[in-house]
Amino acid sequence: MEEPGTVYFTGTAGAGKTSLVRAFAQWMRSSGYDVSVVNLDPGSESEGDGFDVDIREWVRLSDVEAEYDLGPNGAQVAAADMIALKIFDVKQAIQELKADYVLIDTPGQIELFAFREASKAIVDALSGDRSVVAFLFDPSLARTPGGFVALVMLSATVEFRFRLPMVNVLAKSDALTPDQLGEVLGWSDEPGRLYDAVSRDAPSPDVQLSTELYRAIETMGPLLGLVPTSAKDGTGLESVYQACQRVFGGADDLEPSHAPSNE
Ligand SMILES: Nc1nc2c(ncn2[C@@H]2O[C@H](COP(=O)(O)OP(=O)(O)OP(=O)(O)O)[C@@H](O)[C@H]2O)c(=O)[nH]1
Ligand SMILES: [Mg+2]
Repeated sequence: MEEPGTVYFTGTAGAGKTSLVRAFAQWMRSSGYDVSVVNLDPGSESEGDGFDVDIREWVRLSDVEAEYDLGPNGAQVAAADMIALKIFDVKQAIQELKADYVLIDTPGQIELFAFREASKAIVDALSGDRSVVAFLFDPSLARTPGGFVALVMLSATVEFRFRLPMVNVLAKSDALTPDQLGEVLGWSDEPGRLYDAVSRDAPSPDVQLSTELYRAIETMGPLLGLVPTSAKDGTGLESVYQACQRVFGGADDLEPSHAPSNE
């Protein structure tokens, strides 16, 4: 059997990961794709339904906090190590579902997810050749030039850490006005516009830093291909699928591999 296409959803706390995973799974299923949804966030507070495999069956943040008398961040670090020890059980549970696509919701604290060795081990264990990271840009940050630059850098850092192909996604696009949306997408398409906006926004005393950052973004910018999405109104879900599919290398597989079930 071909290995499933795996998509990790990551981004800053509250960026909209869980909502987007849910909306995307629903869209995929209604379009006839066979998809499993995995929760890798031991601190997730969304209850019950929706996850086919849930890390909280093995490791739950509140239990780790209580048992080891840790604060929430210390507990996340300890939990990541515990998850790494269970990762082959998790992998087996995912494999047993035999889905064509696996969508993975990740912990809210991106620095704990992206910068811990245990998380790297977890992602390495679960990722095959067909894996991609969907990095969410939170519009509350992305709509300012400085925030946008910071998110581009963070996305590049995540790519550097996990060494996986990235799909950059603007989350909650419904929360922006059409003008704001146009501006943000313009920054993604044309780094020159971003540079102008940054210079206008903060005539920085540190011209050197701005110029160096600009050079980096000029190189990465066109690769960003920011996809506007909304879990609320369904914007862009199909585009996310297509972007992932391009990474999986199957432009020939843009049609559902299963007919929609009629149950
Ligand atoms: N307007 C709008 N709000 C959204 C959308 N998606 C999520 N939200 C809101 O954003 C907040 C955070 O959403 P979550 O999906 O929990 O974000 P998350 O990244 O999983 O959060 P953590 O796991 O806690 O880091 C919630 O209040 C959601 O209702 C969207 O597409 N549009
Ligand atoms: Mg979440």
